[in-house]
Amino acid sequence: MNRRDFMHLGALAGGTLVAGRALGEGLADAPPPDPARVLPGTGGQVAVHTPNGSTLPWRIVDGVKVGHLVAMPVQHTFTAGLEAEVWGYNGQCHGPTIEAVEGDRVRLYVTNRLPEPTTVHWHGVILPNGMDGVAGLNQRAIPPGETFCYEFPLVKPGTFMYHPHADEMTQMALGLVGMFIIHPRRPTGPRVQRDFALMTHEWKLQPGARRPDPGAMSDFNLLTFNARAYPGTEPLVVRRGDRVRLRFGNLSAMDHHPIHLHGHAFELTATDGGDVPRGARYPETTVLVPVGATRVVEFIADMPGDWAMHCHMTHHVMTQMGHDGPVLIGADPARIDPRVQAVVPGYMTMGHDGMGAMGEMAMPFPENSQPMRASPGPFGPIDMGGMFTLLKVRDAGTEGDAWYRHPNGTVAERADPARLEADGVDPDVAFPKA
Ligand SMILES: [Cu+2]
Repeated sequence: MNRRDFMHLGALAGGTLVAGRALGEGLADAPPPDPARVLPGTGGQVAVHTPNGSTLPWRIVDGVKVGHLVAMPVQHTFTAGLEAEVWGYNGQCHGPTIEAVEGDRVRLYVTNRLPEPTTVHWHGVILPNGMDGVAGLNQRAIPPGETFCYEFPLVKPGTFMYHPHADEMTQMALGLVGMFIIHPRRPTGPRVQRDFALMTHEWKLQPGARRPDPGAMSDFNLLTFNARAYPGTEPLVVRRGDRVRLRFGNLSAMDHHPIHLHGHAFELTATDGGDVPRGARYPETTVLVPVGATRVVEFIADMPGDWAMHCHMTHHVMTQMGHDGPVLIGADPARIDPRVQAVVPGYMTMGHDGMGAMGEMAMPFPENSQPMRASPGPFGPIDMGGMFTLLKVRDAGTEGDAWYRHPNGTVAERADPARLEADGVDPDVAFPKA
């Protein structure tokens, strides 16, 4: 019996071989990735794609990868109609994804175009102490207008991040964060066909305001993947059968984000501490991404469709919702509204039937705001925003479709009366209307 057979038996015995979709060892058979996606010098690994973002370009000088980050104010769009003055790197928010290979030597210049001193800390990267970027502890802070040089070898692969370690609360709250991905020189796990980086973040941006409030501690009202709120998030379009890697980072101020993927189960394969040993991986459909951590999951995208992927904290899929209003569910507007209108002309009670429909109403919103605004879906309004995006698993040739085309008879619809009767289901008998 060879090692593979042994692992296969072990998986069966452990009950981890889920019907029809093998998690773990069997995935070594996944097809080779599209050559156009392969990152040279990585043994055939695909390049990381950062939805709504970019990858830091390198210049090779005497064998060293030289990169340049400029910390600067940025005009940023979270989603159409919602803009803000934030801080970012190289004209974008968040900063570009840094992508390199184990064994590389990198020289990273950091120019400070902020109004206050900054540094860059390379979160999780193993490096000499003087390159760690904590202002006052490891280096003097970079004054406005100056350029500092960080240089170190990349001795350990993994999924890491970068962010300032100077006035941390303000600078990270305003968007100065990014992903730092180091591919292993020799990949060990099953190969993936697609590899995505998604930084979660939280902001407080009052409707009508243009500057996020870095002093917010609990009342965040704008939640993002790669600094975009749905429907401004770029969907993850993958081919059916692809093994997909998702690398999540979290440099939010206060909140952990339980990211839930529909239609699939995945395995946690790595954190910013390193790879999870094969035998310690377990299946999940939600991965908690704590503040100051990365989480990497992998799965086979074997279920065609448009699948939601979102933070499961329900307040994190609302955009600019007020969180301090009274409970109005069940209230009778016919009695309340005339009395309030006497002092507040035009008043209208909202939310008495629940809040889902509020996004469809033509309410007068302040300029530059998206309070609870729904976006069009193929079957009606989608009332989630914020930290929400789509995984579009498509067969070849349908990647460009705006929405998944469901096979006939596979969409939930109004029940057929004959079918109801045949099945013995009568709502009026089960729970008569009051
Ligand atoms: Cu969340």
